[in-house]
Amino acid sequence: MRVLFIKPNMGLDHGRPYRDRACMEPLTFAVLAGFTPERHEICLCDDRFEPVPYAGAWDLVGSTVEIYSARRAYEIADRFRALGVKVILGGPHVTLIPGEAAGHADAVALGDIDGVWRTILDDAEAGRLKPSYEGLPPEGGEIRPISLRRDIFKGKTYLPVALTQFSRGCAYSCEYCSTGSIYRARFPHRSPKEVACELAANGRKLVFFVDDNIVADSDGAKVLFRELIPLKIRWIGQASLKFAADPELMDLMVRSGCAGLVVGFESRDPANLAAMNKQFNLAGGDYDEVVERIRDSGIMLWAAFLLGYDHETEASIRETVDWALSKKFAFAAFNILTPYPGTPFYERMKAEGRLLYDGRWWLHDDYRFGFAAFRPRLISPERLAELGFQARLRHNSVFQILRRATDLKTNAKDFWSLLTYFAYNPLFRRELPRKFAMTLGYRGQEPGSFETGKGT
Ligand code: B12
Ligand code: SF4
Repeated sequence: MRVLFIKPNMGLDHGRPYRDRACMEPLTFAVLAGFTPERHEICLCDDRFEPVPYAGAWDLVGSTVEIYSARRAYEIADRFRALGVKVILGGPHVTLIPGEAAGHADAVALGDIDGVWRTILDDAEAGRLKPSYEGLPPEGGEIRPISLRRDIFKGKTYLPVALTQFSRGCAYSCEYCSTGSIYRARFPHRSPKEVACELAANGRKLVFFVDDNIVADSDGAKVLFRELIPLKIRWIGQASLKFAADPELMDLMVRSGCAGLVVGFESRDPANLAAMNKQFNLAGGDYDEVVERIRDSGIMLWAAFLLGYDHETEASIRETVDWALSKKFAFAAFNILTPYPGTPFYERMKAEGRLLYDGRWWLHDDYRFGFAAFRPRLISPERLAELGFQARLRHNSVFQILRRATDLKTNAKDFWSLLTYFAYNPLFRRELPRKFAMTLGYRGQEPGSFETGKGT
């Protein structure tokens, strides 16, 4: 069969397809390609920077769907189906609300598909595709062996960082996060040796672990970090603050080449953290103390904040930004709290009648990226969106970028760190106004398409 994988774009920036200047390889398809028998020809189309080859002779089109790209994914799926091509949709948004995607696909794939993908291909080949397939991550222990096929990225321009994954899911269940609902509170991981062998063979010296929380199983993470030490790579990843309360874990992280971490501080208000079910953030000490400990280790931080919880006010948002600036984080994200369907937060907002845009904001014509999709308690939705945008602008002003660069413990601790800092901060600064208020989906404004698809 000829199988086309699609990574859909999010939408339009001032009426033209949004072009992310910092696209990363869609790891999802390297995983699925690895489970694809050789007799099938596979091709990847990254809709974020290339036209969709509608005219190719495809037997099956498989698209991944997350909430911001759902509208675009459905547009592409509808068009292929109108041409008589079978379409399968998978990914986090499909797993969370399969009924919606089912209206745009011949089949939906829910959960972890590693163990089911071959069956899906066999069924599609035999013309007996079922409406739904589901895979569950193992309850404990190890994820089945994965052999990534990065050749599907050949000829495409991605950031020079190798994406990989050690674990899936998370040990926590923060109210707003979809991870708990996707992985049903399971957090298995791959064999640390398998991951180390993959990275050694790959040869890239900069690696991004896409794990939701690489220290979800700290014992497993310690084994992984020991395996990574001889590889002499630099890696970045996402971790809960738990790591900073465990000196052995932190030491192994540093020795294994951890250069930077995305960490969800979310809020400085204990009442907000309690509402999020994220009090564990304070287990290792107060934020000032913990940030100092991390700075002493040299790890650069991408601090993530969530604006809009029930105790949030204009003043508390200003204080959050002041505090973030005082810590000279390498990067910071000031995200607007967003109700993702399938999460306890979405259900609470629905029960309290606080959802905006008829509850399905990701498909609503008036919704824009960065807007608040629910009614916050102490602030208006419009003001929350505005303050979130201003927070990002302030943190990324030229003056603040230069000022933050002077942290000798982290951002300026060596040439590589400073280079990374100055490579990405201006890039994110430029992206801010382009991304904010972007419309989701292309809404009939399809750019030109290829005549034929190119197999890999
Ligand atoms: C890495 C990552 C990113 C990277 C993207 C890297 C890239 N390649 O472009 C970065 C940091 C840039 C990013 C950005 C954002 N992300 Co992100 N990201 C992730 C993360 C952590 C891992 C994704 C991944 O690679 N997983 C590894 C692969 C192997 O797993 P997988 O994609 O789930 O695929 C498996 C199955 O789902 C299934 N499958 C998936 N697709 C398909 C398709 C078919 C046809 C089939 C058969 C099967 C199938 O098969 C795979 C193997 O089992 C996920 C969290 C998560 N746990 O998924 C969030 C996640 C996808 N991101 C999310 C969000 C919200 C965002 C942002 C909007 C954040 C923001 N506010 O700006 C942005 C913008 C996204 C965009 N459209 O551009 C949300 C989506 C929520 C939702 N309900 O849809 C997630 C789920 C995080 C979360 N917990 O809420 N992200
Ligand atoms: S710690 Fe992070 S990944 Fe885990 S449930 Fe909370 S927000 Fe989600």
